[in-house]
Amino acid sequence: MNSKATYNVAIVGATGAVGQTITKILEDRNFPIDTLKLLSSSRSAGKKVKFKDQEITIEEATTESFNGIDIALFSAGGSISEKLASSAVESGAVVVDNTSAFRMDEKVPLIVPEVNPEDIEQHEGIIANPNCSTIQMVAALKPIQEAFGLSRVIVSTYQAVSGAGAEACDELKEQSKDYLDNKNLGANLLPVKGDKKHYPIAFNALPQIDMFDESGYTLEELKMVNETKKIMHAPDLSVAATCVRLPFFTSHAESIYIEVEDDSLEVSDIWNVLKEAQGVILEDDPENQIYPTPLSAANKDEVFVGRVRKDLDRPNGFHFWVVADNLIKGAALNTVQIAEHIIKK
Ligand code: 3JN
Repeated sequence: MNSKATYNVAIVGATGAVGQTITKILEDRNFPIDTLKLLSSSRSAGKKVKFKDQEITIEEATTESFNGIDIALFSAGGSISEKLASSAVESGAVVVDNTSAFRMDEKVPLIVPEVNPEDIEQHEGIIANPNCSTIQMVAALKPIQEAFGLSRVIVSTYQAVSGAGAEACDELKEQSKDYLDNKNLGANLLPVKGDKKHYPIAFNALPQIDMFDESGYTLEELKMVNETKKIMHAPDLSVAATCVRLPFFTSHAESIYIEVEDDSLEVSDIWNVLKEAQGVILEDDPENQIYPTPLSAANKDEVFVGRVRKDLDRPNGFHFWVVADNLIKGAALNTVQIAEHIIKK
């Protein structure tokens, strides 16, 4: 993209939680914007949104929306990206897509700016933003891989309901009230994705995020596996994931087990690498009960790491705990950081 003083930016999915967060982050980080176009479904068109000192009217996203747009940030679901991203590219925009629609496409770089910024240059119009659970994991894994080599990753996630959307957050609030009022949560079962029934989330833990495929893994788990290998340029890295939804609103937490290619490492070696890692904050002092939690990471930009410890049996095995705000670093901030890299080139 030709360098300019200011850029015409469009947000597709501007009324969703991620779209709103992108708008706020563009303002907070003073992204050099000439005009900002806010696009959504016809349902929200006509609503007004504040941006800096302006009131912007939301418009319906169509194939004609992208004339004159330099950068289009998509966060309206995979089917909208599939329908409209090519029109944006044909109009001359660079698309940063926050859905899984193009993530595994060989022609589409999948970017975490702290991890593989150099891949951005390969883009042919579309750049993909990874899944939230992947972003925070690779931010912590990459510096360890670079310093010591990495052969295996086993992760279990503890994911906030905001990852499942605003409706899921409302459902958690209602179910929590009902539960405390001794009402039967079974009555609250809502249909999700197709006609499948799901379990109450309040006071529960659900080992299913997205649908299962025939392997017995869920699509969220397979995203973590495949996206991690692509971002880290490590097709042979062994990765396995179990993704679990828990009843809190913000931040995803992950318990990660790794095996490094060096038998002689100590916890302090991993600490030293993480202390220097871009976008990562080490909060690890067990004696003083210091470690990150979903609440402490909420509304923050960084990925927080704690509880680094050696496996009790394997000399090259380590366990640690990674937490980040799923709507910020896991989605909106990473998208804006990619856009910042595009205009730097
Ligand atoms: O459930 C979460 O915490 C994260 C959900 C992500 C998600 C939800 C629906 C569709 C995605 C994603 O970003 O991978 C998608 C998708 O784009 O496939």
